[in-house]
Amino acid sequence: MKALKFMTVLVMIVFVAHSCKSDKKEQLKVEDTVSTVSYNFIEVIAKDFTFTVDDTISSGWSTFRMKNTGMMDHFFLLTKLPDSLTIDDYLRDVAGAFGVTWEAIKANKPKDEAFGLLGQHLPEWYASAKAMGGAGLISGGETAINTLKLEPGYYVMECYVKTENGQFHTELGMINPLIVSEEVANNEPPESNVQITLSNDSLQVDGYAKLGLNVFSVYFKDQSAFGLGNDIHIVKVNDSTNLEEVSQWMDWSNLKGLVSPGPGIFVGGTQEMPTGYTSYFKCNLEPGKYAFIAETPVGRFKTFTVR
Ligand SMILES: [Cu+2]
Repeated sequence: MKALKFMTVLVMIVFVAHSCKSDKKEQLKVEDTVSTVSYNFIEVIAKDFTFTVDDTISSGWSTFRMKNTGMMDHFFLLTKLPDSLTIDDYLRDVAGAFGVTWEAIKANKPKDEAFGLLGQHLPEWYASAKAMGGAGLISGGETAINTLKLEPGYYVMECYVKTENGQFHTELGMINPLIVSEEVANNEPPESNVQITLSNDSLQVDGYAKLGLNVFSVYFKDQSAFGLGNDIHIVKVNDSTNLEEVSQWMDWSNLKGLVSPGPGIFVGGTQEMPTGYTSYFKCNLEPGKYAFIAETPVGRFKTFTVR
């Protein structure tokens, strides 16, 4: 909360400075501002294997800046839980159900059978939990910047990348509760230079990625009602990159899927949000080849070049 309070003070100083040379119009702005909170970033440190982040943030548009100081790839997915449920319910019922499914996959059970177990073990309430976005995959040393709009409620922030011995980072501690308060942040979304539209059968990209700082907007035209949703990540591509293989790696239910370190350098992206939402992410791109790639569906990728 420290950064948040600092920015509130800063905002007030800025307005005081403005009002020195101005009149009633400026004073109105001050009043508008005091009832809300404004700040630059919600700082997240991702390590192997913890998140460090404030436990309570404002609602409205928020920008998360996640620095991956670990050696492994990490992301965060925000899931909004139904009222009165907490991280304990999520760990026991949801992480537990995925754990059972993963054990079956590791024991070489057919996927249909393993996913049947998932259906049996997931609690009924999971149908009303909502995936509400978050940072795409980023490799060690990289920073993810994601702007999204959150309504008040109780969320869990999770990374389910896997270790080489097949443990989800969730199990190792990469899961935090996050409370989004009724207090609304006075922030606006950024302007994008690349517009991505995700639907169940297409990945549409408008605009061009440029050298340096890019702002990508991602509109979720469709979203799957259950299970993994449409999302998007950016991976660097070199002569030895096989995007079919990277795409297989993106699927957690494959034995080697999401086992970090991954098959490429990931520099950002966004997790799934419900139909009709838009989220934004920023990426500083050097010259080179890249690909947009999705966790689901397998086989969804599109290359682009930055000159
Ligand atoms: Cu992780």
